[in-house]
Order: sequence, then C-alpha cells, then structure tokens
Amino acid sequence: MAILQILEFPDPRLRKIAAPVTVFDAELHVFIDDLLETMYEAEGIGLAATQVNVHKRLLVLDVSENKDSPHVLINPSFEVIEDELTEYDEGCLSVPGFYETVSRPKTIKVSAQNRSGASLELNAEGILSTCVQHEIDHLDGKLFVDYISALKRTRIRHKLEKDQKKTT
Ligand code: QAP
Ligand code: CO
Repeated sequence: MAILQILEFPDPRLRKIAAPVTVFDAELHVFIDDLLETMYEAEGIGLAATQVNVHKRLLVLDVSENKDSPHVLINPSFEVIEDELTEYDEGCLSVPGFYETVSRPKTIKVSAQNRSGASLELNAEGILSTCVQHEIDHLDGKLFVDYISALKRTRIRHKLEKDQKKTT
C-alpha cells in the first residue's frame, strides 16, 4: 500500500477530464487500495483519482462515523431524484484549510461499477449525496470553489499559492 500525493488548487492538472475505466485488473485494485489509504490517512471523506493525478473515472468515499464503510465508485454518474437542494459546508483535500457553503441536489440515484466491473446503484441523500457529487465533479475537472464568488476563490488561490511556495 502507498500514500499518494494530493494535488492542490490551483494546480492545472485538477482541471483535466478523466477517461472511463475499461480494464478491471490487479493494477486497478492496487490503485483503489492506495486511494482509500490516502483518503483515510488525510482524514478525508472522499477522494477522486484526479486529485492524485490519475485521470481515470474512479473515486472512493466513506462518510461513516467509524470510517468502516468505504465506497468505491468506478465510471459513476447520477440522476437527480427530487428538485430539492441541500446546503453543506464543503471542504476538499485539494483545497486544504478552506470550507464554503455549496448548494446541490439533495436526493440522487448513483449508477457506477464496483472494483470487479459489476454494475451498482445507490440512492444517496444528505452528506453522501453531496460527497458523491463533489467527487464526480473532480472527474470533470471541477472544484467546489467554482461554485463560490470569484472574490472568495481568488483569495483562496492567493493564500494557497503562498503556502505552496513555502513547502515546495
Ligand atoms: C468532499 O472532502 C466533501 O481542508 C470531501 O484541512 C467535503 O474529505 C463533501 C479535508 C464536505 C461533502 C462535505 C479538508 C481534510 C477533507 C481540509 C474532504 C483539511 C483536511 C475534505
Ligand atoms: Co474534493
């Protein structure tokens, strides 16, 4: 197992569109386990492959209290079930130290494949729904800061660029 390096905003690689996963082999399984380990080690509730510079449509998440309910979603998509929206203070391992309120559809139906390639469906609401949508956004090169004001986004960018100069 390995801890992978997480890209940070405004790294342009976070803007790449991920390609579908077509091969479900041992190499993919190793990567999934590394992604899960990286998410747990960083104390995140979700992590998309894009965030570790792997541009494949795959993400992991675990919104459980005891961190014992990992979900692996490969080639995920979702359908909005109700028009109702819900607000959460979102953060992101690629935007460390910043949280902003984002509004998204509250109830969704997720379709994806598991690590063996079998189809799965999942009804999600609340934090799970928000987290799945946030992570699928990563696969499309989107970040939660795209939903906040340009002024706030610019401030976050400047603060992170300053931190990154110190540490790289
Ligand atoms: C996405 O985010 C999410 O700034 C997952 O210093 C977040 O796991 C979906 C984290 C909130 C729904 C609601 C962020 C850890 C983790 C930080 C995360 C930090 C340490 C963020
Ligand atoms: Co994120």
